[in-house]
Amino acid sequence: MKGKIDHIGIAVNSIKESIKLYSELLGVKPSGEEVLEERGLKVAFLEMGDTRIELLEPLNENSQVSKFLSKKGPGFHHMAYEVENVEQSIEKAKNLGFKPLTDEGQPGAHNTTIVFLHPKSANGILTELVQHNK
Ligand code: CMX
Repeated sequence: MKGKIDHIGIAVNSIKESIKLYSELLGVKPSGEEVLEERGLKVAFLEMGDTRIELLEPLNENSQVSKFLSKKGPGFHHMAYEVENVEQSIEKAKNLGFKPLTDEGQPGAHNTTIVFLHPKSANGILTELVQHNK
């Protein structure tokens, strides 16, 4: 679907601690945790109406999220939008002057192909484009 927000990423020190806001206060249970070893990350998704929240906890100090947490502390990390074809979106983004962080789509959580656009090129927000693979 065009223009759909796929998820909102929030950096946290501990998924176990931060998930209380959703599970205990709001009554929303996580729909699954996934460890992404190659990115040094543990993630948990929460279904909030049509939008999902992704909690990001670093597994080690080399993770990009570790650097983010040490500079800014826990908080809003990225916006992710669904696209139909990530490779086409990368070309289009480059032509429009955005800065994709990779030249090709990368494997994302839950059978997706993703690319990030540098926040300095995208309204100050780290922007993820997500293609759901069939
Ligand atoms: N949102 C907004 N701005 C951000 C940001 C973010 N998430 N992360 C960094 N920045 C800003 C910094 O504030 C800094 O701005 P100033 O120069 O004005 O201080 C600038 O970008 C550079 O920041 P940095 O800490 O020096 O970080 P790097 O340049 O080393 O890396 C980035 C920044 C975006 C290229 C890197 O974080 C990256 O590659 N991110 C994409 C991958 C990622 O974050 N993966 C983790 C979780 C996502 C997932 O896999 O689901």
